[in-house]
Amino acid sequence: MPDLTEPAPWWKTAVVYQIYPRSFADADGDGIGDLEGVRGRLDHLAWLGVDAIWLSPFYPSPMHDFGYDVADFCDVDPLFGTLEGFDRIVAEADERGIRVIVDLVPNHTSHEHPWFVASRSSRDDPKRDWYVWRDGGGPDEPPNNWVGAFIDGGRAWTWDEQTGQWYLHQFLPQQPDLNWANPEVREAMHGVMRFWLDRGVAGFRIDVVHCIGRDQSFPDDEPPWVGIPHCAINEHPSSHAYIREMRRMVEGYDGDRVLIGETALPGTHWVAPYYGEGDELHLAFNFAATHAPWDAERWRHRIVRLQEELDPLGAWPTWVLSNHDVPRHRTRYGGAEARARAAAVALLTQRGTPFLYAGEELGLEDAVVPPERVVDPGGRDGCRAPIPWEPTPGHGWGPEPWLPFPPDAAARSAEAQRGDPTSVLHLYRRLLAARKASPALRLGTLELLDVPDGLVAWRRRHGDDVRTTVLNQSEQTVAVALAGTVEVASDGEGEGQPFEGQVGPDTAVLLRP
Ligand code: TEU
Repeated sequence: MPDLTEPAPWWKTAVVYQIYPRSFADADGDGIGDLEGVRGRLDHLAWLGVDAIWLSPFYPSPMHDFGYDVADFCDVDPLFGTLEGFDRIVAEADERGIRVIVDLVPNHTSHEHPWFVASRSSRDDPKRDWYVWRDGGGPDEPPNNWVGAFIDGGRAWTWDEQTGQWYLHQFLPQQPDLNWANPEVREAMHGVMRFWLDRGVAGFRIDVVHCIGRDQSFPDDEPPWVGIPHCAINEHPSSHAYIREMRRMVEGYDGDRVLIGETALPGTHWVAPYYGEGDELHLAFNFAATHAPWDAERWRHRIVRLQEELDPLGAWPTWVLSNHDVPRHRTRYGGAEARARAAAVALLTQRGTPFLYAGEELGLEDAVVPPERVVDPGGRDGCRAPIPWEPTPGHGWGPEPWLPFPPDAAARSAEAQRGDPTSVLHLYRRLLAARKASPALRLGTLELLDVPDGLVAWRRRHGDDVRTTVLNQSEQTVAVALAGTVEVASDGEGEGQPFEGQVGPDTAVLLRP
């Protein structure tokens, strides 16, 4: 029986909305999103009903990885705005009851970061050991067989002519890995965290946090992992020790500041240990759902596994369907709006903290990016298309946005959908309101129900508050023996009416008693 008296920390009951600043809103008309753009859309987010925003990196960067290559952890890139502009976002979000989470990128810096410039300047530089330098077998033989991400089977090591050693980069050569085994590095990153905590952020989304601890003997990757980016499987106990240090540090602050780890590992059983014994991450991304196809059996399996793997640890789950690294879920599920709608009902009635990716509330698909406009070495441009705000040809952006708009941008623009109560946008708003109003949806237990093939159904319960979700992932209408009033329907049909016991294809309903 859950303790119904204990107040839950905000991050358990929150819905978090991810903003990729380049793609969100363009206030200065240069075709690249910016912080003033974010500030200008806070009313949209308050109207929608989200509790927190997570801002992907807006720090000074040469943008080889569009900001995940940070050249200064404690400033704002002029392309995006200023520190004062950031402070205004925190203040104005707070006025709307919205918390601000920032992205911490602890695993690596840009090659232009002054720390790396110093480190590579000479073997005797005091910052040499802030990065990972090894001899390997000389210029032709890297220290091991690790492969870097986004470099097409390429190695995770780059030879530095001037000082005659290899440096490690689990991502691009322009993203050298920091050496977390060095306590000075850990102290410096704690300083970065304090800088943002003191400015009032509610916590951090921590980029590839499972990558920071590494086996100091740097052994070769073994089959079946040879040839895939090493970051996808890096595992070492020291990561846990470093995370515990971060946790102790943030616990010195008031207000339940949160650590959300991007634990991009092959499954929930790999992710679970990063919650520690309540002394590591508060939340860890569980990307398993982003890999599950539109199939009732697979979804059911995901829900069961999540319970089996996290519940015994007392770890609070997370749910993510889309982000800036993977094709949007509407696109992954084949493009039909009906599926995107049903997925929204499923996501927002799950047990755990849901993360929305900007634009999913508009039912956006990935943009089709012609070869001459490809900019990301990792092939992730489609999901990073600019958000269409207005139905006008420029959609609220400067003349040449950095990427093409997604399909049907006028009809799917925020303004067009706001005027249409039957839109995907209004569906998300009703779901967020339903979630906010129901302790069962926010905090309740989850029990899977026995239903016919093609359906997944679950019941959430907290005290005497109860909600039931039925999701039909098949291509037929399916009858199901459940009763209640339709609170939200993915197609908007029958809301407020008694449930008639039939769920249409690619449709989901949320029932209250
Ligand atoms: O992504 C980490 C990660 O593991 C990615 O490789 C992801 O699995 C891949 O993009 C899927 O295509 C984080 C950030 O989210 C990503 O944007 C950065 O490029 C990366 O770290 C390096 O900082």
